[in-house]
Amino acid sequence: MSARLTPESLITLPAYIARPAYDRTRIQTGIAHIGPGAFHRAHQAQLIDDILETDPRWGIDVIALRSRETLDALRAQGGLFTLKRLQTETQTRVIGSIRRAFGSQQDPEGTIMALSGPQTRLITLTITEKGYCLAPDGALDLSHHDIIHDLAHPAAPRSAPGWLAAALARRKASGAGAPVILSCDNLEDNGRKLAQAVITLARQTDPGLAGWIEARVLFPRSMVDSITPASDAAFLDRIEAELGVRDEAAVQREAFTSWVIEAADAEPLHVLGRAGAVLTSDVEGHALVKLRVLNGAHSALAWTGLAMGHASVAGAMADEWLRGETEALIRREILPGLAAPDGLDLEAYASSVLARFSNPAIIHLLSQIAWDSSQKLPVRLLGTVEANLAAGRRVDRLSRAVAAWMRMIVRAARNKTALTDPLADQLTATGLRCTDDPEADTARFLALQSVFSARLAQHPVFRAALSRGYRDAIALERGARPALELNGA
Ligand code: CS2
Repeated sequence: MSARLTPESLITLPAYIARPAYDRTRIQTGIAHIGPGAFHRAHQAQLIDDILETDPRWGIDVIALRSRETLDALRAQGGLFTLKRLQTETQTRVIGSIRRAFGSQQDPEGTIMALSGPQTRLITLTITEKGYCLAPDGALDLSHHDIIHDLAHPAAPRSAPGWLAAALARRKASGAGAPVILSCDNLEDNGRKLAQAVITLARQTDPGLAGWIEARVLFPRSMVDSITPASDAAFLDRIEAELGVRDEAAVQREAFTSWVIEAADAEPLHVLGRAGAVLTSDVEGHALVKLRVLNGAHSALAWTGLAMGHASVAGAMADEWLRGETEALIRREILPGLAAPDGLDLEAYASSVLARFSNPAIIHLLSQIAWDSSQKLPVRLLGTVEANLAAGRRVDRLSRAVAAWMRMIVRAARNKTALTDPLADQLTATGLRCTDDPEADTARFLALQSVFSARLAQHPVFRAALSRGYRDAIALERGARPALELNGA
């Protein structure tokens, strides 16, 4: 294996490769980030790298709550990693905005210092939907195993809400002041849900801290967007061949990026705004459009494409029938229930999403998008189903997508393929009981109360559309291209 990417080996890289254009030794920490996964490195860390060229106060300390792999890679590389932008014209850039990396379980003191130091004025999170430990109604799940632990050990937490509560307690005691805390995950109303989770947790053990957080800490909503496929071994090998050194933390993404943040008078937000983030009062409008159009269609494409034997997003979009169905899902069943934020042209946005999905330069695996689907399904599609049912709009294609998710579970259970999902055991057990009878099988899944609300599970129009969709999904598995039977709406 080649030498590693390090501050010392930067000088050996091919001249065309962009690299930090500032003195990294002068950078101070201004941001603590929880969840240094591919999306953070490909998106926020790159935007902060731009900021550091003119303002050295905003270096990032990253904190991993679980996996050590990224942590160890970043530490071995002095925080450096490669970002490969994949579009018709590609770009290779080494990012230097990450200063230090902490494992919360391995180095709790380093973690709490990074979160509670007075120089840390912004805390951001990309921990995926499941990281917030929320119940289906969006409130903190006090029965969640990590929350139960954190209630018993508030000074030695495991969960993201637990670490935030512990850090805020230390900041309150030390006079370090209140940071801005920014959720950057695909969660509707993410800032409010995170705030309520942290305040609810704090209130269980320290009502005074809960009141301080409520009064002093800003949790703006935000919406982030950039398609970022996971880095696999083949990608890391390609980066090594290009750089001439090994980078175990390299990431790839499309050219498109967007960061929309709820406007507030706080320095960290002004700094992000100057670097290209959009500050607006209507984040929710932008977030809902992105969550329901892009993410909803992404998940529908993943579940349906996997049933048909496709492996990647671009490959699924090259299937004329599936591309047409995906476009019809967006334009006929998702767009009609959405309001256009800040004058956004929704039809044009839909066209841009379909074009981004078809980017041949990106290998975005459907199986990756299918991870944690039990957490994604409610926020990406079921909200649209409920809104359409209430308004008397169609739910046929939405229901077929939900049914395709069910069939994915059934296939995995029968094939003994492991599911990447917090509800894996429960889902597998449900899948094993299925018999391919549409009404009986869909009823089994509708009984999953952590995924489907009772109201939705009992809705006759949805149940009927779901059964027809389940029948269609089985036909798709067998190579057919069923014509959609529209419900009466
Ligand atoms: C994808 C998202 O993996 C998934 O669930 O739908 O990661 C998607 O690529 C991003 O939200 C795009 O901004």
